[in-house]
Amino acid sequence: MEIYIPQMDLRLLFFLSLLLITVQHTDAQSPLITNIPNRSTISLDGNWQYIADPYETGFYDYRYKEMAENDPNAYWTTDVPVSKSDKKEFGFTDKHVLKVPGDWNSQDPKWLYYEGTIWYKKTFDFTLKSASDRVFLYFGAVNYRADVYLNGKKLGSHLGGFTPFDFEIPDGVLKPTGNNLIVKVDNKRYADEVPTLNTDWWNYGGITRSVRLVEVPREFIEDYFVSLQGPSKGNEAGASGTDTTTDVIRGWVRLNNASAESVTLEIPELHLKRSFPVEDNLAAINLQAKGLQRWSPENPKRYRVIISAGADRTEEKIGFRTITVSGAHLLLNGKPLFMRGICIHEEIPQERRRAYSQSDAAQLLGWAKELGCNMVRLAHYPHDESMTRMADSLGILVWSEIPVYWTIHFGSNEVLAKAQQQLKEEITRDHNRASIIIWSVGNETPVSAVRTEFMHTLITSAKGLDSSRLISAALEYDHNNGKNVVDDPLGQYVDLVAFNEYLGWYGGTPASCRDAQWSVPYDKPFFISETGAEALAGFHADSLTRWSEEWQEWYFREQVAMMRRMPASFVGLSPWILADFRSPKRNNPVYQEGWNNKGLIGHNGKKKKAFYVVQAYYKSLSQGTSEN
Ligand code: GCB
Repeated sequence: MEIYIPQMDLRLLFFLSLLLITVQHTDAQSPLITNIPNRSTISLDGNWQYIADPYETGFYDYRYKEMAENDPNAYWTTDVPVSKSDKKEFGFTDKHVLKVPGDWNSQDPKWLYYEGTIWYKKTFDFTLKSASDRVFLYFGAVNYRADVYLNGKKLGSHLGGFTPFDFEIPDGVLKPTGNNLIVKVDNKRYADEVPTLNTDWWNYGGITRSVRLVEVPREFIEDYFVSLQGPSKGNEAGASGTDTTTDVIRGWVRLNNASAESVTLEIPELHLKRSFPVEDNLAAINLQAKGLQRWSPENPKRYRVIISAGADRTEEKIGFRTITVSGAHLLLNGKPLFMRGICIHEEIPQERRRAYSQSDAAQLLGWAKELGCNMVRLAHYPHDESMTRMADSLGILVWSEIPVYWTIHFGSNEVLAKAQQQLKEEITRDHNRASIIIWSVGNETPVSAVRTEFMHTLITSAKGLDSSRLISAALEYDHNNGKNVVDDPLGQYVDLVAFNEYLGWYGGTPASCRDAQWSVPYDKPFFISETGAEALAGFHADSLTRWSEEWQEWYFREQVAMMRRMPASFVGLSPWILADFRSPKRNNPVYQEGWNNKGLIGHNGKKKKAFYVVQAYYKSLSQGTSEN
């Protein structure tokens, strides 16, 4: 079965995707602008003043009604008393500052376990480059709910802690000096949000990613998508990665407020420059390319792609590759692919904080490279854009996921719409990243008819937004007649059957891997999306002692031996997990103390013994030998 749909008109797909996303769970949100790191922007990162407001006194009056926009008690209005008799019961001050980007929990021990509301304030000056330009306020991510006010005016609100959003600043609101930007950030967990109340990671709160002002012309390039058409016979890359036949690059460019009649797309290195007509703000792209080198982990070749329309122009580096499934085979650029993966949480364990920067991405992906990985599973939510961009440049394949995790409310259309919104924001931000080959719509969701319908709808939405990648989800399995059977009915809808395994940690000892039998009753490739065991870094004992590095080392030895016996449809694994991470569910007073210690790297940043077992396995795979 070829899952690529080369014939379908991308404009049709695009409109289909808009139809699928019917309910907006943000008010006043503008269309999401892409390629932000390469646009003309002004950073609002740095110190922001804050007020902690666990009772939400700055938002609700004493009858618990949302205050009017001009209510002087509202924290988005001025905190400066008008006279000496004036009573102000709030105020922002330099005594209380938080760094943006960054979670609040790691910035002061008193916020370590805080879940609630904090108001952030930034004062800035701003001069338009051109009087006719438009300005958008762009947030990389805020966990979880953001209410945004500029100079006393509400710009809008947003739900969802790991995806970007923006608001257009209406004409006349920005001033050359002394703009007051106030953001109410609330990271309380709720049953009907995505994720829900219960997760196995810490709920870091705050403006966790960068904030920028984006200045664009009246008519501008909002978003675009370009990708290489799926392989056809005789159209696959040669050993050098260079293709001498003609390739087809297809996609679309979406303009905002277009009066331009055409869009121009240029790839100088391929001597390509062509214009495409615009209709209803949309241009369909169809280009023939000769001598294209395909992006791959061995050769992460990227091309400068320049798009221009009217007065706007944007460019970035984009790689071109195909990812397809044929029967039980997984093919990258038409050739069999085995994924030597690792799961990663967005956390720097030595500093007990969310990761957000280039150097954080370099640390996490650098560790993955050292382990011998060609793939990472970014668990369990979209990570900062620096991760996916760096994965592109380093040649690391990516599984990107939305936080549809465990027991969210599958029966609710509102929850479905929230999940779809996050999926849309994730895919919109990253659809030009060659590294991303899999969109995952969730993790370990409990089987029921209503769950399957919910997840199936998400899969259809993901395919409508992007038919050029594989769709998957991390599933669970059953034990039947002495066999482990991956029989979750969702298996029929995903392109890649993935499941979390843990044989010998949750149940038995690692020895249970020895006679384990696996059955995946779908004619599809399968992938082990998690397997792991805890060890407290530096705790040494014999291998039968749980929590010791030796137990974890033994666990991975048995796992590796089992992996080597898997059938050909086994196309890779991403052990759980690269590094220890904070989890309030993990309360063993000696070996956990609020940490999930399944990392191959400890929360002290040191590699555990098991790291070297996985590293040796991956090395032998990449060298085509069988020792481990
Ligand atoms: C899982 C979950 C992951 C947990 C992990 C564990 O299956 O997907 O979020 O942290 O197991 O450590 O139990």
